[in-house]
Amino acid sequence: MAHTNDEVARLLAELATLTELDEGSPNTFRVRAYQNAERAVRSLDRDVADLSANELAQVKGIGKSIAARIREYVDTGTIVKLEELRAAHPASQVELMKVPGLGPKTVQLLADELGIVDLDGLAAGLDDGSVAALPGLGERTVDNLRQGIEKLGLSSKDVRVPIADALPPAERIVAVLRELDAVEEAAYAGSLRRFRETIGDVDVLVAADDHEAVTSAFLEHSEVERVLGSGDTKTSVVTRDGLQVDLRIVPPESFGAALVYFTGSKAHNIRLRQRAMERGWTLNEYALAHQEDGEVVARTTEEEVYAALDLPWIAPERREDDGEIEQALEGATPDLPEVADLRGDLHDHTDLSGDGRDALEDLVAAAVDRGLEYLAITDHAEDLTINGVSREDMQAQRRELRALEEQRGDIRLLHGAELNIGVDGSLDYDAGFLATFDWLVASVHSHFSRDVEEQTARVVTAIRHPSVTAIGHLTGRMLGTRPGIELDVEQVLDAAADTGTAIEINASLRRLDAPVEVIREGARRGVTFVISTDAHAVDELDRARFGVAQARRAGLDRAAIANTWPVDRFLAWRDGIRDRA
Ligand code: DGT
Ligand code: CA
Ligand code: CA
Ligand code: ZN
Repeated sequence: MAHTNDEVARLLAELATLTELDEGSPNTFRVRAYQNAERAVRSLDRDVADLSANELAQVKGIGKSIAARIREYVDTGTIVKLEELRAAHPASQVELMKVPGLGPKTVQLLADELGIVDLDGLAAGLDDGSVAALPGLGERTVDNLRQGIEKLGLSSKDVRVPIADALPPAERIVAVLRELDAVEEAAYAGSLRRFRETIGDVDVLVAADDHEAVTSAFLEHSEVERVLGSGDTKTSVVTRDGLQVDLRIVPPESFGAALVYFTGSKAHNIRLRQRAMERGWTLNEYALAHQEDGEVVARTTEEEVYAALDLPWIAPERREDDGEIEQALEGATPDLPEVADLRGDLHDHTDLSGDGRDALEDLVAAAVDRGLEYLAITDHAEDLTINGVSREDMQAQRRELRALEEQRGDIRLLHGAELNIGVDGSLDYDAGFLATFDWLVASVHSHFSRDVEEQTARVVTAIRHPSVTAIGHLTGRMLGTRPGIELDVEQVLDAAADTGTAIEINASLRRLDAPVEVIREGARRGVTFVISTDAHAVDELDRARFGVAQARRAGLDRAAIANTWPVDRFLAWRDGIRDRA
């Protein structure tokens, strides 16, 4: 689509919104006419600038008066009607129209009765009761508007989005861009590539020469809801879910330099730039180059850029300037894990758990497909009221599992359970029965708001239980919705180091638990970790990569991750935990 068409489509959308506001109704003939024309222009395969008013009016969806307005824009660079509407309705009021649940009539009412013309005014009016007192409104509407404002808030860069809400749409957008003929390479960068728990906005990088083709494909992506700004090399949009995505188009030969630059963090980049300056070079999104004549030193791959600065390539998850550069210079960079290093998965649910979805044999087959050499089945133990499994059902599952292991012969199966750590540290079943399991994960699933002494005591009690082999999702946090339990982390980690009980790195994007700081502290204290998917369905085995990224962000050495070990070493270590506790 030609550049003018893009611009015209955007102006038509704005005309539709402003007219809606002006007429106090979303469904007038004029509003619909603008909306139809916007769609028509977006799908037009010719440049509107090349068409006369008459030719435009013959395009399906474009009427005579709108055809005239399009010509007006092409000829004069402006549309008088649009300027009038903009003058009559401040941008802040247009912003109000984006609050879910707020239509043009109410926006007018708010302005006329209460003088509310922006979001801050609306928030104040919701709080002091004046909005609720307006005719035709009331408590229900007020509640809806409050929720609407919260949702809207997510579209601003100041509100950080949990990574679980940012990563999937970012990957979908990158996948679509990567398929374009014009695109040589596409990747997300920024805080998302660094694997931060929350994301301000998503930064997408594309290597391409044909900027228009990439920009229009991006703008037409089904997830894009509105455009914040669009130029030759940079376009910013907000998705339907309120996520801001910045697209940057860079020359293919500069992709490495751009990736370094836009991955950040800012602090890490500053350190790199200092090293460039010491060498008489500059470093920006296009290249590492000589300060004097601009001669390029490195730009195509990240490795080349780092190598020129006498550094090994530094993993994106580590780029925070909190010691990674010093480590690299001393040759003390941790040996970070990769997905392919994982030989086992040690926290997996079948449909025997109330919230598990797939059958044992399907889960096992999927684990073998993914190259796993061992797998622990850990359905919920009986104390979890809605999901728990009785002793008899556990025993039946164990027989089924042993038979399956024998029949397949290609994977080692461990029969386990996910126990519930009671408020006093007690566990499900009885000690005798617990001792018959191959692998036991103990997790907090209740009583999240006790004080730090109680929480620490209950977790340490579970760690010291002779049959418990790992602590699942240590803090119980749900990123963006629930904080973790309060723990004296040092006491907990010391107990784990003492007994050998593993601390899980739960790979669910909503959990990423233990947190990065806890993993770092644990590594210093000699704790052993496991990276577990906590899969409740076959496809969730694939989230192992998120657990790996969490471990990498913590700078955890792969040697400290028990499920990277061959099965014999792993089982010998497991026996050791039981002897020590
Ligand atoms: P966010 O979006 O707040 O979660 O965090 P980032 O790190 O994604 O930050 P963002 O989106 O503002 O910028 C993306 C990257 O671009 C950032 O990590 C480093 C780079 N960058 C942006 N502005 C600057 C700058 O002024 N100087 C330098 N050196 N790098 C910058
Ligand atoms: Ca960002
Ligand atoms: Ca950004
Ligand atoms: Zn679980």
